[in-house]
Amino acid sequence: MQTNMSIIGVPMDLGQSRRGVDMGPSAIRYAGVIETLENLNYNIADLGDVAVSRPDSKEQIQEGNLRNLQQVHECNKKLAEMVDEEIGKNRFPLVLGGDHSIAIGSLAGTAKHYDNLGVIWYDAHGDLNSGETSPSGNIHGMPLAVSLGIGHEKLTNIHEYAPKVKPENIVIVGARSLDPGEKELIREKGITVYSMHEVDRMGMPQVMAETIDYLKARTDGVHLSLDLDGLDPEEAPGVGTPVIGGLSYRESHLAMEMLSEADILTSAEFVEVNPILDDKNKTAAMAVGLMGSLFGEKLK
Ligand code: B3U
Ligand code: MN
Ligand code: MN
Repeated sequence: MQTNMSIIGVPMDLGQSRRGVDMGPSAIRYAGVIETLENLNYNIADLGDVAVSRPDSKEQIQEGNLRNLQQVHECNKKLAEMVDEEIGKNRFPLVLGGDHSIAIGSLAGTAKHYDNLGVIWYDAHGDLNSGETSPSGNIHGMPLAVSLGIGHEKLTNIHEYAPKVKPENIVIVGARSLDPGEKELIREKGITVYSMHEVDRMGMPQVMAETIDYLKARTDGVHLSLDLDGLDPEEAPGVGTPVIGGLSYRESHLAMEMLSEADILTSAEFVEVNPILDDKNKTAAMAVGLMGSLFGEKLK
């Protein structure tokens, strides 16, 4: 793992319809992300927050069942440029969300540096919808499909190339809420999914061991996209779309520790922390705790 790391906040809440997730980057900074990583001897550059423009009308769904398409497009374009530049400078990009629509920009800036970027999508959801299949019109339910080149051209073509990732290089962990169109796409593309069923059956150690072995053998870089709603909402309540029956904090820590040990990650993002729905910044603190494990904190 590189020791030079750049933190980029993306105070984006326009990829969904609940307010508050735009405060995620502040909440994560307040919970001590910089101090935690500096104590682990990383050389941190906090690049501040990407500018997010306001919509004309919050509730307006624009063309093609895509809420706030123009604003989400603009913000991800800027994010992609920043991430691209940091990787170009040999710095590890750590992106703080914001809703999960920002993965469009993170992956757009990252994937061009690799022939075969792997993606670990740690999430209760598949985020594999398009305007045609989405029940909500919320772009935060679409970024993984967009990265496969599926969806509106204003999203799929950010940073002027598509697709960003190959379906066989994706592993989804923690899924428990998939829409019919998403299930179809998973089947059609053969995407690897460790849903809660597999986590319960096999246990997190085996799920992560298989994930790591699989990606190590076929990719030349791995991006972790961690949606805090992958965790159980009883433990991590500060998220916009909680789904019961999720991953525990302990399981998630173990997953991060195994990733740290395997040393395969080349970029990461932590998204969907919503301080307004949180209990005393607990979910942001969990995000920072998980980052500590991911970036090498040892108990002994
Ligand atoms: N699959 C639903 C719900 C959802 C997706 N991502 C989140 N919620 N966070 C949708 O709207 O696409
Ligand atoms: Mn998500
Ligand atoms: Mn989710």
